[in-house]
Amino acid sequence: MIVVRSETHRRHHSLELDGATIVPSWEAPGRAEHVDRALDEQGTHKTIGPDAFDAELVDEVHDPEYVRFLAGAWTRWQAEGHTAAGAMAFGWPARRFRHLRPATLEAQLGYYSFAADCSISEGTWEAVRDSAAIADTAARQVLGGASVVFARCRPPGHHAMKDQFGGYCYLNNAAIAAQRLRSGGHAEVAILDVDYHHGNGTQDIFYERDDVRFCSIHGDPSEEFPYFLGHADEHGAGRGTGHNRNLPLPRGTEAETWFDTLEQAIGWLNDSSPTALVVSLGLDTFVDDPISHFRLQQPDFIRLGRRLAAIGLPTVLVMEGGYATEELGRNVGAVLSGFETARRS
Ligand code: Q9C
Ligand code: ZN
Repeated sequence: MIVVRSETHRRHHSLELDGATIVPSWEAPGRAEHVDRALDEQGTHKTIGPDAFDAELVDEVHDPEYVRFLAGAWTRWQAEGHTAAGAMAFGWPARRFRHLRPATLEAQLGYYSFAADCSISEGTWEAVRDSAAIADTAARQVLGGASVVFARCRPPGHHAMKDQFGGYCYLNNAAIAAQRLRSGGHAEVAILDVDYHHGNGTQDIFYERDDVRFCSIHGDPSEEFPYFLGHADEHGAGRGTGHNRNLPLPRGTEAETWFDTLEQAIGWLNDSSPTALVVSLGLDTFVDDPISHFRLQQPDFIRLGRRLAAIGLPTVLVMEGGYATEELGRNVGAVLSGFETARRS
């Protein structure tokens, strides 16, 4: 399989709140390092680096002002004399506040985010930019005729909204891949999100569009992050009505129920006629994931890869979450080898 990756992610060391304590994020460089090592050991992949970041493409799925904010935040933070190792918001436009863009960096951090679980630090923007370029490059490879490509993105992207970061995500890599497939001639693109958490950002970006349909299987938002989006009655709006589908499941869901739900998701995506598929591939459905609560085991990831291949569409696999760092490489490798054996036969 073609794998797109780069080393720039190492410059991004995010911080998050654990209660009132600031701690290193679960979303750490070791994740990608374990994946890269496992895929190198499999030895069946062709690794390439990303093409240049395409700002015009990214502006089609994100607010251009937001992208500019991300790109400049760290420099502004330092210029304002802050000494903390990362910029993070501490106030948001919650109920009955006004959604007017404020002037200062401190205030804009709240305006452009929805959670205090990821910081903007030295190197964050460079890693975010490369991660987006990795997803774009993977989509371009598919447009060039590859049947499947793995985008080894870090940081992940599916929580990133049009104009808000959070959930360890800054730019929405899956949305960027889908947008590239659209502009490359695919009239309708399907996005299947199998990360443990709801892909609120991807939903937000395509909610009023009928050319990209989105389906997510995830922990019920009444008990899981991102808490305020991801319910079963969110169907899309305007032209996009009927093109969004959420399949929330309770904590403790076992593989059998999860795969039944995957069948529902695939069936629904196929109700229309997409010609390309983007998978938001989170591996935090793993039984030993430290922050998630589904119960998939390693053989289930082989099965997942086989099932995704059987959908039969040109596919971009975009890496999202997965925090059992030691096992992450093995689990990603399982999805990729399951996919490849199915598609060869
Ligand atoms: N105590 C992704 O998987 N923090 N993001 C949860 C639980 C946010 C996960 C805190 C988790 C975000 C891409
Ligand atoms: Zn997740």
